[in-house]
Amino acid sequence: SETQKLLAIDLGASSGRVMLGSYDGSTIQVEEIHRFDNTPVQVQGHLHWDVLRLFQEIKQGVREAARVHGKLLSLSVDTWGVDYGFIDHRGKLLYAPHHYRDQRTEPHRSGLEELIPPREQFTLTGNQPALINTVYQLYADLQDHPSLAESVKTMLLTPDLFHYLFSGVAAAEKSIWSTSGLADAVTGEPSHEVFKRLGLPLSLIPGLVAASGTVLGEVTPAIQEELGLGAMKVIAGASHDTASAVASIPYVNKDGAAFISCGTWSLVGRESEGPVITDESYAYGFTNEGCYGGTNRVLKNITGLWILQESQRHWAASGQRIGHAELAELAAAAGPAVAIIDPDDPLFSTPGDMPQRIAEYCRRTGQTEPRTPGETARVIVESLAHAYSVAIDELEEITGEPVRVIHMVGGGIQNRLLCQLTADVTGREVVAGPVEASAIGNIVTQLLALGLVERADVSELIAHSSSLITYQPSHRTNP
Ligand code: ADP
Ligand code: LRH
Repeated sequence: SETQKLLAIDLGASSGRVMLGSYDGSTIQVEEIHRFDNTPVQVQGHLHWDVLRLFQEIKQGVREAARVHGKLLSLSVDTWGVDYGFIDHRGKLLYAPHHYRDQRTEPHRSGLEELIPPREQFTLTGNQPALINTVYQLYADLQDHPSLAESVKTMLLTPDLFHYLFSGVAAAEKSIWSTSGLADAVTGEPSHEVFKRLGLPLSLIPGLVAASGTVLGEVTPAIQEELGLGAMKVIAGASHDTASAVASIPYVNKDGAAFISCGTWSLVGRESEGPVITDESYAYGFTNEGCYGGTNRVLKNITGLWILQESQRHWAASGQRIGHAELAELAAAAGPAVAIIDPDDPLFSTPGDMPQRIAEYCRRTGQTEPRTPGETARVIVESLAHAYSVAIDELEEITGEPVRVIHMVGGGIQNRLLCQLTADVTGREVVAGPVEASAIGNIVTQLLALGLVERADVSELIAHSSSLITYQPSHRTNP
C-alpha cells in the first residue's frame, strides 16, 4: 500500500524537533527533519518561553518536510506539561508564556492552599500539588494582575496554543490538561469546582474539550501558502509529551511493567485503569495523568537530567563545552559516585550554578564533593538511579502489583550508564527504547485518529519498528 507521511512536532524543555513519520502498512519509520534548542529567556526578572521563535523553527521544519517529502497528511504537537499562553479578545497571543521554573508562584502558595488544601487538590484533580502546576501559575497571575480577567479571552496550554496557531481552533486536549491541577480526576475535563473555589474565571476555559486523538481542523490557508503545503490536518494527539512517550512503550506484558521517561525530567510510573488517589500515593508524591484512550498513569516527577543540563550550561559559560555523549563517557570513566544527592531537593529546581549547588549539598550532608565534570556527572546519574529505585518500590506498594521489568524511553536512555545503573540499583530488568519516544507516540496517536492503525496492533508495530536494548541487573553497584 501507499506510504502515509505525517509530522510529529515534539517540544521538550531542552530541545524541539520536527519528525517525519512514514507508515507503509507494516512499519513506522521516524526521521528527524529539524531540531532546535529550546532556550528560555529571562526578561524583566521573569523566565519565559520564546514561543514565537519556537513557532518559527517548527514552521521551518514543516516547510522542509513538505519540500522533500511532498504530501503530508497531518501534524500534531506535543510539549512539556503545565505551561500556557493567554489569547486576547482579538485572538492574539497576549505575551510570551512563563516558564514553569519562574518563581512568581511562591508568594501565592499559601493563599491558594487556604482555598483548596493540598490533600484536597489531590482528591479533586488526581494531581500532586506542586508550584509548577498550571493552577499555581494561573492563580498567581490573576492575583498579581487582576485585569487579566478582562483582557484574556482564553488560556491555552502549550500544545493547544500551537494547534491554535496552526489551525485557528482553540481546544483543551485532555492529556495536557491532566498535568494542570485544574482538571477533574474522574472526567479529565477542566474542573469548574477548582476554578470556582479559586475565583478563577470559568470563561478562560476553551469551549472545546478534545480527547487525545481528535482531528481539530486544517492548517490555515495562510500557513499552507507560506510554507508551500497542500491541505494538511491538525490533530490533537496525546499532546502532553509524557502521554505521547508512554503511548510508544513496546510492552510485552503491561501488568508487570513500569516505565521511566528520561529527558529534562524523569517520570517514573505505570499505567492503571483509573487514578490512584490514596493517602499513601499522596504521601509518596505520586501524581495521576491521562493517557491516550482515557486511561490513567500514576507517576512521580523526579527532577531528572535537568541537573546535568544546567551543569553543562554552567561549564560552557566558563569556557568548557561538554556534549551529552562526551559527558556520559566521563561519568562512566569516573568510577563509583563519591556522593549521592536527592535530585528533588529544592536547591536543584531553579536555573543556576549546579556544580556549586551539588558541592553545597555534599557539604551539608557530610559527603565528599565531586571535583571534575566526570565526577559531578557520575554523582547526578547514580543519584537518579537511586531515586528511580525508591520510586519503583513505592509504585509496587501503591498499586499492589510487582514490577518485574522497567521500560526506559526518551533522549536520556542514550546515556547507557544511566540505564545500567537503573537495572543494577533497582535489581530489575530494563528494556530501553525507543529514544524518540514522544515523537513515535505522537505519530501513533495520529495514525489511530486517522483510522490507519488499530489499537491492538500498536505495541507490536512499535517493537518491530524500533531498536531496543535490554540491561540485566549486575548487582555490581547494588547497595
Ligand atoms: P526533553 O524532551 O526534556 O527536552 P530529551 O528526551 O531530548 O529531553 O533528553 C535530553 C537529555 O538526553 C539530555 O539532557 C542528555 O542528558 C541526554 N542525551 C541526549 N543525547 C545523548 C547522548 N548522545 N548521550 C548521552 N545522553 C544523551
Ligand atoms: C516532561 C514534562 C513532565 C512534566 C514537566 C513539566 O517533559 O512534560 O511530564 O509535566 O514536563
